[in-house]
Amino acid sequence: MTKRWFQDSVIYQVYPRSFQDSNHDGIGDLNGIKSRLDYLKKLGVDVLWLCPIYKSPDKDNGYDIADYEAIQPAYGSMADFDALLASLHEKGMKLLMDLVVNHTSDQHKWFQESKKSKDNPYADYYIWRDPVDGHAPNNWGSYFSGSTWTYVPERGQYYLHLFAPGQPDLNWANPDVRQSVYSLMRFWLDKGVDGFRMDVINLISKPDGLPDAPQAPGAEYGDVQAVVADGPKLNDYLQEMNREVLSKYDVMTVGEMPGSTPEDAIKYTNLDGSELNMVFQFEHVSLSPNPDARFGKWNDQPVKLPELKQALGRWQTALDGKGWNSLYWNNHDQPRAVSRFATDDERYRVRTAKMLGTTLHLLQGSPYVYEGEELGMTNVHYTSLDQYEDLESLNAYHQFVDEEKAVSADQMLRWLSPISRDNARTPMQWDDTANAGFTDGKPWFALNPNYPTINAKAALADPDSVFYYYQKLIAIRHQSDLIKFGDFELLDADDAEVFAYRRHYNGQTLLVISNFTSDTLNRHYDRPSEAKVLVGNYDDDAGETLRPYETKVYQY
Ligand code: TEU
Ligand code: CA
Repeated sequence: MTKRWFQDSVIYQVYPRSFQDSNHDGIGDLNGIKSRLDYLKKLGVDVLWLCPIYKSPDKDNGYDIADYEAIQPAYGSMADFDALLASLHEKGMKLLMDLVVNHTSDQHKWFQESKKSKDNPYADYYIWRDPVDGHAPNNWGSYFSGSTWTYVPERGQYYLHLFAPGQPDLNWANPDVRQSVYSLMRFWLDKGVDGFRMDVINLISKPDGLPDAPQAPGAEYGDVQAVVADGPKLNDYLQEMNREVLSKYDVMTVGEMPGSTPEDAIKYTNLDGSELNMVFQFEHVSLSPNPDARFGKWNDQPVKLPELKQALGRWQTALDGKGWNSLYWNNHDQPRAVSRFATDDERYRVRTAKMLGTTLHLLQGSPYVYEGEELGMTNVHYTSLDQYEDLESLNAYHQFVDEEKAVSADQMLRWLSPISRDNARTPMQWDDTANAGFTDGKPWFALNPNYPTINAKAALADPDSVFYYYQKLIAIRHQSDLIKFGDFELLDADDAEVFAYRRHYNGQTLLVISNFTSDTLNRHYDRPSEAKVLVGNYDDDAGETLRPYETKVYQY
């Protein structure tokens, strides 16, 4: 297999708003990020993925872009960006920008023009439809609650927004839209950025005729993802984007693909480089939906380990030799991994963070580390509505509790707490001084109260910290083709307590064993006597006894 640089890479994701403030306004910024690059270099990551830093009214914290070629003033200037990029490259790291082109902000000049009339140059940059019997054109429900349609009187039509009304969907069927997107991509690539993470890129091709979506009993709207994911022209658009832009640069691309299947992903990430390099799939982070489908992901039930193992295993096997996986437990949309997949009980947290890191980083694909994951940062365990900032959580609460009266406030708060995206957006915990060293101003969002004990300063002073363990996992990957290119064999698929798998490559084998429980277990896995423990979260090897949350990797 011809190796591409992204296949060696470990990517660190920064949520700029919450990473490091440098000018006392309580909001993270580019100069703050630049001041922390040596920390990232020490961790050993190769690529920095920046969530959107473009001009935005921040209705969805930057995922609503008003000007693709201007920096959000709160984050700094274009000169600050250029300095950050230069410093990253100087330190041998690369930069991935977040490309959000399924939709723009409603403040973008294209939309401001488009909404004026049916015959201006931007009239068809978005998806407008006439009312049907005085109502919205179909039953689609927004990811952020409510309808995906908003009526504009001056145009006498509805426009489509899969997300908030402030995020109108671009009309990718319009070749002028595609050329405008390619042009903004070139703007950043010509500045030297090393690739893009593409926001919900598998939603850009809408189904012909915009048919109604399946509607769960009692639900007010249809499940839009069921009809818009992986639309009919998606491969054509991605191949055109590749031909016209990406193929002219040595870049890495990762497509965020909610609802995609491994079969879809093989087309998008085929190794001939004609589309994208890898995908973020959602199967392993969508395993505990609410039993009542109208409530979607909002639920407080734990993930079942057999389902987690089998979901990850399906993607490992399907893409082996045919595509490339992104490996992640966390990002800015997901709760913190130790709280979700194991436990954040302080007696076990460091061990569970190491166990989860091992289980993920020894799979085939490119691992992503979300800011604070390398410290074992946890969920906040919110208890009241006024603690939430994210429109997805707040809108869901108001829809189900206030509008539909479908669930009690207490029950909805119990569902929000373990799942809300706010868990991932509390400021980075640097040290035990005020606001964890994130800012000496008033932080834009409350910190997790556990920052005095969970912070980078404490981690860097502790040889047994999660930080140094992640540093070791990253270093091991860099030196091992077995980890990068080996195949995947799931062991004991139905074992509900242990996740064990083997990797094979050129006659070498890895045996990865992870106890996902606080129980001491006994498990036998065949291995030769010369097998050596490559890495693990206990100092010694207890053989067939697996201690609470024990993980260990044999190589032979
Ligand atoms: O998220 C895509 C997406 O599907 C989210 O709605 C996510 O699945 C959800 O929050 C969890 O169910 C991308 C960005 O990552 C997210 O931050 C944006 O809010 C969204 O697109 C719109 O741009
Ligand atoms: Ca700032």
